[in-house]
Amino acid sequence: MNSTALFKRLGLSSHPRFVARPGKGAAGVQVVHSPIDGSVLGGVRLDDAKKYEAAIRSAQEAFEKWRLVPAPVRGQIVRELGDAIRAHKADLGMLVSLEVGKITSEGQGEIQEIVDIADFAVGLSRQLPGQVFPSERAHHRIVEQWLPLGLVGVISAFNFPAAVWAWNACLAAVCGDVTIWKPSLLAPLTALACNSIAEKVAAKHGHPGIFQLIIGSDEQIGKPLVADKRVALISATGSTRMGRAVGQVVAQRLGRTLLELGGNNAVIVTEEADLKLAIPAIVFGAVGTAGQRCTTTRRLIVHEKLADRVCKKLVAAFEQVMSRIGDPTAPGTLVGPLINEQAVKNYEHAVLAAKAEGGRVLIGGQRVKKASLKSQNGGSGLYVQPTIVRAPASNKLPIAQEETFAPILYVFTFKTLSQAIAIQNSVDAGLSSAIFTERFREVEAFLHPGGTGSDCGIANINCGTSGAEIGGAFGGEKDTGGGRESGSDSWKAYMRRQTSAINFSGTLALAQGIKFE
Ligand code: UN1
Repeated sequence: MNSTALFKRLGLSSHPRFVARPGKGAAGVQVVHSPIDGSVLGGVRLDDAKKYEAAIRSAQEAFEKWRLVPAPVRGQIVRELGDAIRAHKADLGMLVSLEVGKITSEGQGEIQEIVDIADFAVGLSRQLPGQVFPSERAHHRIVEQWLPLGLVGVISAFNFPAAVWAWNACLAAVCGDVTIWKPSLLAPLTALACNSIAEKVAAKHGHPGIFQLIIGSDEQIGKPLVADKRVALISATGSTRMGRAVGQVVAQRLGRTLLELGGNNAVIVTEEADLKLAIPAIVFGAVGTAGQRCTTTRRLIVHEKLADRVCKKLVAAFEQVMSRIGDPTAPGTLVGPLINEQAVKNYEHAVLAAKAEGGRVLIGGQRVKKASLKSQNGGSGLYVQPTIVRAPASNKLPIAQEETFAPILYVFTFKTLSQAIAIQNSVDAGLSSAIFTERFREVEAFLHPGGTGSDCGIANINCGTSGAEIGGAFGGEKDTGGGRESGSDSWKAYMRRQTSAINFSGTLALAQGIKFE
């Protein structure tokens, strides 16, 4: 892959923050290595406290103008942003693949999510609906409207280095807000490329500064951003540990948070499941993005009568995947590398722990040697085998309570659906879940209106735990943080609500029948 030509087309090469050939240990520069082969893709100049302050001031200035632009006109700028991203889809997708190791179609899919959320936001720009309520007082009316919130800090993770920013930035923009994006230091090039496209569109329309990007460490940039009273909302995606720290600091200053944190997602397969649907969904859920989505299927909860059959089918499917691990940009690859050495260590640790706890490794469990890779272009050593671990008969496997960002699927068994749901809900996180069944009553038990079914923010029927569309609200409960991003009414997090009682009676009447004469 000729990254020089790619970077040129994306405008990275001429960007003042980009360093084409960063020297070893260059101060103030983040060197970006591709997880594919460990090669240096380039460097990005890091921001310091002074740059941070300048970004906030520029954001505040931009907000004063932007908030006064009618929402449908704001929408037109987001429409152009979506068009510009569309035009660069292939290149941006490739950049995602190079920087974080996604296979080509998943890299492209990530950029498609930007296009989709931009479309959604454009439509939304003609809505942002408030409500009207009847007043108890004659010739009065109660109305509510939604107003811009201000500065929105977006902290994103390496695994969705573009889409999650766009979920936030496109909604924030139509809501009249200014986005300040702090991307993961593992994926600053994707951030630089995407933000430059957005910023260019905004500047063309006389609104420079509504898409801010600040790149730096948690210490230098993350902490000041989270603690900054001038930033009305902090929308953070990442680990539960990070979210807990962010949540506490923002709560202290009574700011708003939107947290989208870890997942420990399960698929339940009942006796009534159609395995033709279940097996491929589980394989994609567990192995897609090399197990590094927050929606990755980490646990399978299968009826005991079906368990052996399902495991056999899954092992057969995983066997096919084994010969397609390698360079994610090569055609036919299904599994790319993990993001870094620490991720591989976490994988190895989880496999060892599972074994020590009585789990049986049905397939996988090893780092992939270079000679076994599908394509020889993969010298980073960050490739691991997708793994299935069957829990012991006791169904006890403590390591499965943890979210390990790697392709490991733990298999549990159940007798009754209520047992299955209890296992599904027994983890700290509550992001995504799914059930495979053709039986109506099992579906309804899983989605019970009393909340006794899945305790997750996402509860799918006959489709897997990952790959949510942007139209629904995305996020989860418990240790997942409770935030909702993307579709539905998630936009409300980016606006402030104002309720007005309007008196057109010509006399003053008090509510609750109070007389004060
Ligand atoms: C994430 O992993 O942080 O539902 C987001 C999915 C994607 C988004 C995942 N649309 O798998």
